[in-house]
Amino acid sequence: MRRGISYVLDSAKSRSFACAQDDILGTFFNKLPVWRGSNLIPAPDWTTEPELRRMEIPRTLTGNHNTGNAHPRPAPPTEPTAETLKRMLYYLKLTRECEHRIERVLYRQGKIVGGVYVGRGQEAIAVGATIHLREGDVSLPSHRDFAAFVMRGFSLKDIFCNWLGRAEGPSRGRENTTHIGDLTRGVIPIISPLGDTCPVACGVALVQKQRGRGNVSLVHFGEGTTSRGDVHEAMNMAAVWKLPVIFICNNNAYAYSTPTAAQFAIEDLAERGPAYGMPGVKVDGNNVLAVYEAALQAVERARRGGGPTFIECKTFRMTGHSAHDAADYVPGDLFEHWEKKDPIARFEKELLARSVIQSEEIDAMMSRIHHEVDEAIAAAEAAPLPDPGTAVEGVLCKERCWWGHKAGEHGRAHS
Ligand SMILES: Cc1ncc(C[n+]2csc(CCOP(=O)(O)OP(=O)(O)O)c2C)c(N)n1
Ligand SMILES: [Mg+2]
Repeated sequence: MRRGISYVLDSAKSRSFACAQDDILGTFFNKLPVWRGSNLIPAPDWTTEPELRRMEIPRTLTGNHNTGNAHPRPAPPTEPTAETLKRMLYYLKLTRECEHRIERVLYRQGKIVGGVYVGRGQEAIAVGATIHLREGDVSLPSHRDFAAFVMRGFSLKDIFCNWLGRAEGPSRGRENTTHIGDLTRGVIPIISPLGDTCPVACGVALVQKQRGRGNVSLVHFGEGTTSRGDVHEAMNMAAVWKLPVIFICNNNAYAYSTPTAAQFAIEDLAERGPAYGMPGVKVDGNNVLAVYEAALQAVERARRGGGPTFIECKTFRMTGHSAHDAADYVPGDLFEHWEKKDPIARFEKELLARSVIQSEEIDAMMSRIHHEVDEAIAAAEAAPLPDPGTAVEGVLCKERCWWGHKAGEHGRAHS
């Protein structure tokens, strides 16, 4: 279970920050609803209630917990149950199938236009991390974290309606990629300028800390994004205020066409965690069990009041930056090398070897997935396109802006 995880550095210094509990962000986010939606899309048999209850963290562990050590040793590995293992396989396969249809079918048929970003080869990261979230937690996915959306309750129809620009999609046809969110489901949409989600994750986590319910925020981003100042400011702030944030960096070797060597001069980005005063964890991002374990440790630490963790998931982008990019700048043998480490094939093999699942059950799971995806695409294609007359709706506020001014006051239009 622990294979593939190494704790890079562990600062033993205790800290006593008399940090002001600034309420400004709390006020800003006090409208953040507590998420009450279903954790799962219409549930397969292996998503049982007792399993969800098992993942609840007892209330006694919540709140501030001063160990006198900024980085307490990680707890012993916790084995996921067979049900959890099967759920993870289901979400991995569902992600692969949905992204295949988006990138290699609907886009090529000309039904999806614009940028198409997928996480082919990186599916284990969102699955292994999001599986630990519960009611009141918040996910801030990147453009390669499809599973985070479905695991937090977006239906496949929601997602395909969005990709196909339909009026019934979450963005009502205003955009057609993965910039979707829903506070009632605990999902903050991707912010297009890379890195900007990290300070937002800190703001959300500050509210979660003030509420004292042991909730966490989980923010995803790529290794190229770590070159942005916002990420560093957020990591520093999270460590100083001991915020319950988990920074999950997918190091997939490229930021568009820029390889890591042209991006930073260190081998492991995980080293940056201790530099800011939080654990830095390096993990095999193509091993869902390793991601599961690292994320579990980080989430539980954050729930106990232990503060943030930075997790670097080493992986590889098994496609171009987006569907229009042939990735001819990537040496071909790299694809061959990483194909052998495919996270889904590896996990499936492992579960079969452990007799957690039989091949007939996997076949049934795949049939179900094909059926669900076919149905969702058919429903999305049948859904109406937005009425062009509504294009400016939601751009200008009609009555009152969130900070209380009436529309048109100060001569400004507010979105
Ligand atoms: C500040 C900023 N610069 C550039 C872009 C355009 N852009 C979008 S994704 C991307 C690559 C990001 O690379 P990385 O952070 O490694 O994530 P990956 O796509 O590899 O998952 C770029 C350059 C952007 N959205 N924001
Ligand atoms: Mg990258």
